[in-house]
Amino acid sequence: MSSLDLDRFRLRRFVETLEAAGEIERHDEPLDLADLPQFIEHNPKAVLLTQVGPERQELVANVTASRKRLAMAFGVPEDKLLAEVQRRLRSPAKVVELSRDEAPVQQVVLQGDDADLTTLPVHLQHGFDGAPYISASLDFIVDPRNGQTNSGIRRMMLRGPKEAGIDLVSPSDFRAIYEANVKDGPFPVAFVIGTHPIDYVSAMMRVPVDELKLVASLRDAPLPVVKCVTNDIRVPADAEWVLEGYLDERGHVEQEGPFGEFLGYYGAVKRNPVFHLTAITRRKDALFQSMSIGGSAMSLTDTAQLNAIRSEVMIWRALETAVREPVRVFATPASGGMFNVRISIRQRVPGEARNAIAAAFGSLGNVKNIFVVDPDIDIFSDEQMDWALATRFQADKDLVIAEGMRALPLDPSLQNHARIGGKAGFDCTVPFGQGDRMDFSIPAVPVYEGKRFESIEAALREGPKFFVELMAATGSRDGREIVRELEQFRLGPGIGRDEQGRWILQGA
Ligand SMILES: Cc1cc2nc3c(=O)[nH]c(=O)nc-3n(C[C@H](O)[C@H](O)[C@H](O)COP(=O)(O)O)c2cc1C
Ligand SMILES: [Mn+2]
Repeated sequence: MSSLDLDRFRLRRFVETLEAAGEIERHDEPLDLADLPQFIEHNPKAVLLTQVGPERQELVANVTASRKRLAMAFGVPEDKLLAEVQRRLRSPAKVVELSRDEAPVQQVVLQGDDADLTTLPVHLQHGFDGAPYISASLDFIVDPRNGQTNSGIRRMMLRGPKEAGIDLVSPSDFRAIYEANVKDGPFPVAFVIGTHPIDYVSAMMRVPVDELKLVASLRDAPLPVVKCVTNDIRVPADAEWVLEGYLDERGHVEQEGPFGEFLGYYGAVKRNPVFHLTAITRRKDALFQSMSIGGSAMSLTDTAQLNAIRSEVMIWRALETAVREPVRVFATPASGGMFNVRISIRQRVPGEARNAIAAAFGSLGNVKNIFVVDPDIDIFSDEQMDWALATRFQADKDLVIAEGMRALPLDPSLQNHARIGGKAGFDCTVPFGQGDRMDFSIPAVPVYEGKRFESIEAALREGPKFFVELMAATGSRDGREIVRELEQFRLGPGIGRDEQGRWILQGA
């Protein structure tokens, strides 16, 4: 028996952590599947439902639907999340294979008639969805060319006890691997449902490595895996549920959709491959998971938050080679965690803001509008970003437009699902080298520090002074007496102002 802690990365453990942190809305009353969306959609909290459907199953939703909860999964504060993910991407990867009786996810094995997709707690998520969808389905496949495991998150539309439609979007590794092998017969796949948020973050990464190793790196711990019961795919052994099966060789043939999509709108019916179930395995007390996808409050969805990390990792990589000092990057969750991207850089030479824009344009097809600011702007603040756009941006000089770039055909602002579209870059940095200008200086509350003098006159004789310095010079806690005294100077020896507005004693 291995010495691995098979509960450490268990979804249920993480949910307990969330509950202790007040991040869970819990309902212990029995609920019909039809009740679920009202509790889940647009809920800023994760939702734990302990008695779902006639089978009274346990389901958790929205686990990864906030940056705070994702940061908790990585054990860091929100503003350190990206740096922590980057660090872990470089940490060593160890995968440990367990035997079937050691693997918690195979405590229960269901095959034949017992393996039935319609016994799972899967609810209709949006009004016009084609059928109930499994949404937190994390797929694992093996690329026959190199034996490496690939993973991603792919929704599953229930079509019956043994069949589900699955949507393989391009560009994706799964689609490319499936299409290269579809003629050779059934293509094995395993879907994990319910596992630690880190595993889902890992599935979103677009890096050409064995993705089981990627899970291990991002967990920063050895990954226990087990071989499936009905195929040779290895899956995290500490997950909650696994659906084993294959995609058939007919390819993109069956109608799948509509579905409330990750841009916040419906995606239409498409022709897609069909998944056939061969086994269900699970923990004894397995916790099912569901993810929120679309709607008008994208920042409250799992999709947007998971997309954001992926976007930020990819954009950061591009920025590192394009500019000397990138400071922060943030893909706004309201834009699906990809369309609108904010970048702060410390400009070392003129033009770097535009280099940053060009690099971000090319980093990901899904990146559309880029806003570049100086490091004094907090890119996580809508207020600060709005202010920077209002006061540091001139549309005739600072707007960069690129035409005919690769686009996401799902973007409804494109005409006729075009595959190319426009991108915009907003250079909201202060013109290079002009940050010291008075009209770019930011007012702040007075700070009364500086040299003390015997009198206002002594202070002014030493040199020009701002009003705040005159108050500090005399230890004034009021200021109005200085106004009176300055008037006496004006009527007497004379007083003036320099260009910055400092007071100057005539003849001093
Ligand atoms: C909740 C959620 C659902 C997703 N559903 C799909 C889907 O149905 N089809 C798809 O192609 N990509 C979907 N994605 C995006 C892919 O999982 C993601 O692009 C992944 O990195 C692809 O991995 P791959 O290129 O290794 O195949 C989804 C992402 C999330 C967060
Ligand atoms: Mn991949």
